[in-house]
Amino acid sequence: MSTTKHTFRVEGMHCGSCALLIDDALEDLPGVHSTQTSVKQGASTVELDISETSPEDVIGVIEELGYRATSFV
Ligand SMILES: [Cu+2]
Repeated sequence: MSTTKHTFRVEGMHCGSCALLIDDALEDLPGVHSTQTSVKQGASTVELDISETSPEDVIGVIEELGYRATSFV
């Protein structure tokens, strides 16, 4: 079982609560080991096991919360 880091551009965040909301939701996903979302950078870095959760799944969760997400890779 190995994890890789993926960075996503996130648009629509305006305060720290937005980042917390995203981190909380992503941490509930299987295979997600850590998340770091920054309002300033407009980005979210997620360490995950892609055999359990794919980058597309992460984007889906962020967009369900009402933000716009795109993968950097
Ligand atoms: Cu906010």
